[in-house]
Amino acid sequence: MRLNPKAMMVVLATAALIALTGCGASGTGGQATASSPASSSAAPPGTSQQLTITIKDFGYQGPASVSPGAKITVKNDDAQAHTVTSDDGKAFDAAVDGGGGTAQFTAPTTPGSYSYHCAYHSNMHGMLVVK
Ligand SMILES: [Cu+2]
Repeated sequence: MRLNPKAMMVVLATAALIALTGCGASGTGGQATASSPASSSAAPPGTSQQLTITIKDFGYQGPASVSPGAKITVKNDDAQAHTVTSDDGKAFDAAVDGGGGTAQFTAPTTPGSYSYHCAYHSNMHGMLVVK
């Protein structure tokens, strides 16, 4: 058997090409796998808080204070519909159906004391402290 050095080169080059192609394909896959877990799942403390204002017997029961921008759930245990409406009319406004209805709103991002009321019942008042 006689192997021409040129033929050997061709064989080697072909093998190298196949190796490169295979390597490139797996490399791309590896990159995609490496980049997807890069998105951090760590949530800011304010958004991970479980905060609920419960409305019962025409009164508000809520956390003493919340973080700026916190997501707040309103739960209405009364039969009547209520709202959680900031007195300034701008900071937040959430309407919640009666009979166990729920609604969500986002707390103001500016720390402070925000008084609120029910748009339907003028005797209902509450206070949201953001700090
Ligand atoms: Cu009400």
